[in-house]
Amino acid sequence: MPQYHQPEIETMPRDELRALQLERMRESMRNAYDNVAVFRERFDEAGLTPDDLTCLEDLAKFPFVVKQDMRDAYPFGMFARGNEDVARIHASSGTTGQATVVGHTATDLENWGDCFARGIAMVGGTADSTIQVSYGYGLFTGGLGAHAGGEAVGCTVIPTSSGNTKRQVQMMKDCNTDILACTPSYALLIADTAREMGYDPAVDFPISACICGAEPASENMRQEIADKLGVQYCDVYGLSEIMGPGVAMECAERGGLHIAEDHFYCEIIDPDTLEVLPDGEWGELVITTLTRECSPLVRYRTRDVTRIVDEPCACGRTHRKIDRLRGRTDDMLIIRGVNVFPSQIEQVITGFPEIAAQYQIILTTKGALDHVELQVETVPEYAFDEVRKLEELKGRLAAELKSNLQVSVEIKIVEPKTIERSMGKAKRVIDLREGMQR
Ligand code: DLL
Repeated sequence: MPQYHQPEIETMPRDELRALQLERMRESMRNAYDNVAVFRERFDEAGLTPDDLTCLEDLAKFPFVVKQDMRDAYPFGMFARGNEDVARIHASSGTTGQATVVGHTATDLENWGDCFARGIAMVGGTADSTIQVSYGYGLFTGGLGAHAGGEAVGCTVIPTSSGNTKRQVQMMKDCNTDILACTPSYALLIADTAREMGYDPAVDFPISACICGAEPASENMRQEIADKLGVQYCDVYGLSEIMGPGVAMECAERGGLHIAEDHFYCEIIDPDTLEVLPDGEWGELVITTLTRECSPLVRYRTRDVTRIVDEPCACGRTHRKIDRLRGRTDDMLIIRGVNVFPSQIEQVITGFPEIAAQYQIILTTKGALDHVELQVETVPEYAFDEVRKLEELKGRLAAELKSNLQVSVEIKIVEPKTIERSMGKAKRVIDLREGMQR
């Protein structure tokens, strides 16, 4: 018997759900138009007002917003509420000044907890469950998002955050963790560490589910996590601009992630023509928030590639699903759960006069974790044979990258003209990680 967190909403008949979506979309658009300059300007330019929305399909007439709009509005330019109503802010990774800041009112935070809580119910979690949150806590939405979900269900929450893996394993065992919430790569590292410590978590630990997201995971990786930990794998999707984890979550039937359709309206567009595609076709996911008070977004282009699965689900939930993500329509990389744009690396390199503009990023998997090698060339006038100087340069560059990207990078400095030149678009990223076809 499937279990729900909010049964009356999760199993709402579709016509009622669509009526609710339209009502909320009108309110949300009005909130955006009245309180956020970017929306007012864009709608005015297009000759539209929120009153032009008479049915859900009318949304296609409205302009898109993109991450750059949020960057341009840094920090609070897209807030629809004043400071007295803002309960918390989160920010996505990015170099200083380029981050996107998102505000949450108390109601926004409550809704977020309920969205994630639905996923906890999907894996059989109840007030009697213990959830260990091994996503990072902080500006990143993983830790506090999963935490709010656990609290909404009434679980015992263990806020371990990420890191200190042996202690994570010990807590899992000693405190009887039922549900682990973390990135898939970290789940694998935890499983492997447990084995190194002499445990077989699938047998020795009571854990029954893993709620994993924030980065792509191949089918093999999911299977490995499910087998090594002996768990139901639940894929959770979300992004900080829209809310955080819990925008869509995977039930036990698999076959896609149920969108929290009472809070978000999803469209799939062709990234070239920008036309809305019919359900079932792969394209870029565009999300309109329906209830967000502080940071409402109308037609936000996520750059994530998926499709809408509009088939009845045996779990009884009526909310449509998105398929597991297939990639992105931009060049954003997700390295150990951290979002990195190659342009950020380029920006750091340009601050080093000894280094040429040519570079290549090689991504591999070492153990369970992503490994990044950055190959750079010295400029021709640089004395390449002075080993000590070269080591010093490497160290400086690695430290600068670490502080800008929050990711450790192994630097390989090569002689001028070593990196293969391309006849067309330079191939900056070679992604050899399993399941990544970029
Ligand atoms: O990663 C929020 C999150 C935290 C989701 C914990 C799930 C679990 P951002 O840092 O803003 O937010 O990164 C958002 O990560 O646009 C996707 O490209 C990617 N992503 C998120 N979830 C998944 C997933 C969080 N389940 C970006 N599968 C998104 C694949 C994912 N990619």
